[in-house]
Amino acid sequence: MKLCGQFVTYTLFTILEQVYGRNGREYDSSKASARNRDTLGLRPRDLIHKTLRFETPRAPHEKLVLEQLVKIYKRDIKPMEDAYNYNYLPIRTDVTVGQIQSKPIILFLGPWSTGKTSMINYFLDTDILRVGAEPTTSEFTVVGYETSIKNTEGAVLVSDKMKEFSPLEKYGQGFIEKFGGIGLPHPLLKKVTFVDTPGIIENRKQQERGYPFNKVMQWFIDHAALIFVVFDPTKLDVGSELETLFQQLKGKESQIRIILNKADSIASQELMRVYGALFWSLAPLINVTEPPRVYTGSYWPYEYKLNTNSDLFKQEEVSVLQDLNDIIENRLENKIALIRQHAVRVRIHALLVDEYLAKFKTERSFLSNQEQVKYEILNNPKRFDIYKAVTSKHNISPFDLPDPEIYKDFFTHNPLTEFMSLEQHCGYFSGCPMDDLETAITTSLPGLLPSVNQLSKTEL
Ligand SMILES: Nc1nc2c(ncn2[C@@H]2O[C@H](COP(=O)(O)OP(=O)(O)OP(=O)(O)O)[C@@H](O)[C@H]2O)c(=O)[nH]1
Ligand SMILES: [Mg+2]
Repeated sequence: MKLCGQFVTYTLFTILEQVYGRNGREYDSSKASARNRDTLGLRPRDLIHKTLRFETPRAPHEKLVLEQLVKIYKRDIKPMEDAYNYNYLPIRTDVTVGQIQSKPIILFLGPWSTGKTSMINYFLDTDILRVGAEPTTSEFTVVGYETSIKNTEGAVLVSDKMKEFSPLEKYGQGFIEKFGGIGLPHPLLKKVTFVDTPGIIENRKQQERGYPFNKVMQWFIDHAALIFVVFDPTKLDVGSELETLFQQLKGKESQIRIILNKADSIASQELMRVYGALFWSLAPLINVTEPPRVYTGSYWPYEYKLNTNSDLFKQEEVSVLQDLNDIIENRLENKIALIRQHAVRVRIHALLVDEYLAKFKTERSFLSNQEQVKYEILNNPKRFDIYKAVTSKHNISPFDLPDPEIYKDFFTHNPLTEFMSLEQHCGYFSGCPMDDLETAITTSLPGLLPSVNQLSKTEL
């Protein structure tokens, strides 16, 4: 019997060692649960463990797929971005190597003191992030993986050009001082990165923050895979700051989850009333054709109070966790789709510049004043059939083409005559970069999907 016990202990240790490495366990969330949970009034964490399965290590193939993605980006997409100054387009989606290799961002935002930070602490079984009844979080805080607890200054986060947060440097010193990172040894953070944000306080003026808060928020919204907008049912005042935030969230409805948090603090009947009130105040701000999902519940570690609808809260929590798990499981497919979508945009841009250039070259032979020709074409691209030519020759939907006004502006900073035609970029041995880009869109990027699917069958 004793031997049998020793064998079980040994096997358990071997498995743990394989999962966490020889230097001991990286995360010890079970310790508190076994001994103290009941006495501290904490609820069990089995829902989180069962749904997120974060002990499963990252598949080694994941790194390979990401490396392939970086290779395709650098070899087939980046040269066309550079050749046609894609990054000068105001409507671009900027892609960097750092972003390709980054983990999905899970963003938490909403009014102050609604429980955003508590929610992150709860998912990670920690109390390291400061929470409080008054406005508490004053910084945009990245919570990522480290082998031991570590604080990182905003200046360090933005300084590494190979890392995903470097584009944020453009928002200035005022912002960088309000930006920071906390590294924790939690296995969930090997798969996603959480970002906590300062709560929205109505009637506060933008300039009081000392940095372009809305622009920074927009950057995080644009780069997040999942956005939790957290509300407190006891204070549902929707003011102008929140309205601005919802304007910024437009188009991201499928990524948004509205959380009616702290539902344990009010009676079930009251909760129904608050639910209705929330919808009422948010209705004008929400896209009714694709309204975001709304979940209720209590996302902190404490037991639900008596006489509250704990069964409902548990079901809602499972749905929230499943959404989070979907992001984790589909992270590679999503990333491939994102890069492919980016490649499609770069292709459309290159084709448009090429068509503007071709039209300019034909028209200038009829008119002697080259500046006049340029002016006419840039101001009346429709009269010169530029957009029509691109859609018909290359089988592109007119709805995918950017507004001509954008190109009028683009060519004032990037003179048309300084670009080479697509054909001029082709070399006898090197071939044509447009062909490489098209191969990436039609073959190489979709070609990575089978290896991802193969992975998910094994252990992703
Ligand atoms: N009753 C109840 N209280 C909660 C719950 N979650 C958080 N709280 C409390 O609500 C207060 C605010 O929590 P925080 O996590 O600091 O809220 P926040 O949204 O990050 O606040 P800011 O950083 O100021 O924007 C704290 O006193 C928490 O203890 C919950 O599910 N139920
Ligand atoms: Mg907070």
